[in-house]
Amino acid sequence: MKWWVSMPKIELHAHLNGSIRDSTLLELARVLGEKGVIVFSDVEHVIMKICFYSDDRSLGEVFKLFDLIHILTTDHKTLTRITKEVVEDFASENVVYLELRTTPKKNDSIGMSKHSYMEAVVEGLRAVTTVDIDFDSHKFNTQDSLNSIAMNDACDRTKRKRIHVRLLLSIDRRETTEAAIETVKLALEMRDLGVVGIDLSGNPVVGEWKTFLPALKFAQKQGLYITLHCGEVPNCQEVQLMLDFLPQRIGHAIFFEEEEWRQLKTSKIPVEICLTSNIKTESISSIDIHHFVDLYNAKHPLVLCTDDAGVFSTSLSNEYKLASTAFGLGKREMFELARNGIEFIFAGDEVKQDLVETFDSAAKKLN
Ligand code: 6MZ
Repeated sequence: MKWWVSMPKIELHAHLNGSIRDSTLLELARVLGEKGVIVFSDVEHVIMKICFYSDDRSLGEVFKLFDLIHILTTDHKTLTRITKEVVEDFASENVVYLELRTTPKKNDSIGMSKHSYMEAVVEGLRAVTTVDIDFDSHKFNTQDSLNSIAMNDACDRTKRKRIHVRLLLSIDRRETTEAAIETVKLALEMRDLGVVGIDLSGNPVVGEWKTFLPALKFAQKQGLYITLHCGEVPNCQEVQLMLDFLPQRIGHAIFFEEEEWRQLKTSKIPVEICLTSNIKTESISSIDIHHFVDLYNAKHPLVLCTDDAGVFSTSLSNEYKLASTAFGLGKREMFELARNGIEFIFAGDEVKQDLVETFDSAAKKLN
């Protein structure tokens, strides 16, 4: 097995509906086509493009794609299924800690509230059987009693993968202040079920910072962790306001001016770097000019992430391989980069300690 697959990794920026398996997306489209909800031939080519040609698409096109994906996935049963699959996929490539983010959605026509949306997601965490999962209490759910396949696997402890999962609730930039506050209240209610923070995401050309600020301030006051999509498009004023807000982490950090780079470096706010996403959305024209290099050389806190592994046909292992090749970093440097991620997770000290042990034990096998 290649080292970028076998080494333990930490994923801190993964959108649930962007991380769906290609095969699942196609299957869902076929079923909805048969039911007459969609015209399969209309969406097939779009999905096939995501699945098999993995070509570049502008950020605007990506958000149109999400609207299509949401039509296919936003029902309780499907949410449970995709959550289970996404966790199992990350665990299978040795992601040992996953912060999975998703936007709670309301759809009266199918009796879905933001709360029931999230219950379906948590149900997906409970349904994970092929790996041992901890998502709320630092106790691993080994699923021993759930089915015979799991029991057979569990007999060989060395083969079982383990993953800690925590949830972030995303506020979509299309939402109103009230809707954003509703999401924060839901996050507070679901703290015992592994919800640790709030993300601000969605199409960066939509919405204004002042709309989300009351909800984000409320979340901050209540002790929820916050990560913001920041500088995904040029918008100096917003980047400034976001950095002044002092979130625990930011995602992307692409369109920064000199003054903002300076402020970021002084603040030491960790950056979630999504290489493939930035290249495929044409936000960055070529990997050799990616800001990873400057931040890495400045020893700024960084973590490599996938963003939307399904939509961008990538995996966290692939992001490590890509960074290693593009920036000339060796196995040990990449291992240290992955290990440094422990510091930036939103879960508590017990989980951090467990991850330190996992990385220490993996370090002994590194040659
Ligand atoms: C900003 C993004 C994103 O929440 O339905 N999302 N927001 N920038 C990006 N970079 C490409 N990728 C994904 O997952 C899909 C949602 O995540 C956000 C968008 O709001 C998208 O609709 P969930 O699980």
